[in-house]
Amino acid sequence: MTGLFITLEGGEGAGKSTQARLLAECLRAQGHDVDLTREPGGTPGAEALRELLLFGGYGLSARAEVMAHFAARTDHVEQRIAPMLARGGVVICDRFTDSTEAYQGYGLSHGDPAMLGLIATLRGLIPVVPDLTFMLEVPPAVAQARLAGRGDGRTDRYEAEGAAFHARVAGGFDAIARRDATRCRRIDASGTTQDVQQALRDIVTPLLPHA
Ligand code: T5A
Repeated sequence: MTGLFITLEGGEGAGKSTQARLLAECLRAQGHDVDLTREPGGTPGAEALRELLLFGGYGLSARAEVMAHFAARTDHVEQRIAPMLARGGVVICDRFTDSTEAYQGYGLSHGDPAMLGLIATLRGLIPVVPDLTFMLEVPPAVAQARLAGRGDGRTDRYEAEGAAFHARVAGGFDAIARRDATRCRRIDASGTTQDVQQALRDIVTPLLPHA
């Protein structure tokens, strides 16, 4: 893989989608070949799985839910992310494998070692690893205020979980950032959109392929 693979992670309302879009616009304006995508989703099949996972209400078993996230991811990687990286492009992905570890591993399964082991095994089957992961961090009250102001009216099953769940998810991201400290860059995302974006650009710029 010759391209650059960037992921953005963090809890809901941290500003990932906003920052991913602004970063993609900036890099495209500089002449880079950029694919902006998201998970779960990013291909027709993975978007269908997204709908099932976020809004289906089927009550999948915990292991089935993890595997469904990885089924979506496998399709996304094989059909979209890996080909783009092989062409030397920049892929910016709103959530990736770390979200499965944080949400399913720590949030839903309370850090159960068997579940974290399953996630690690499935992660090992994914042939790409992000070169850089931004962990966007905001206090829960800030995230709540941003989500309330978003006003799109559609709450997915993870967003609907309570404060204790989201605290476990935040703890999961913290554990991942400590473990993978070279790949993961923690960003205080409570500032203005522009300030956060500048922090991202300062880190990305030295890593960019020649435009
Ligand atoms: N999930 C995902 C799993 O459980 N397992 C997995 O493996 C994967 C991949 C995805 C859900 O699926 C779960 C995690 C999620 O619960 P989603 O809709 O993609 O669902 O959810 P999020 O990625 O969390 O998207 P959100 O929209 O909820 O949060 P973002 O992207 O962090 O925030 P953003 O950019 O949309 O901003 C939210 C609002 O805040 C404003 C924006 O304008 C917007 O209104 N805002 C700011 N306001 C002030 N200052 C700033 N700096 C601001 N930045 C943004």
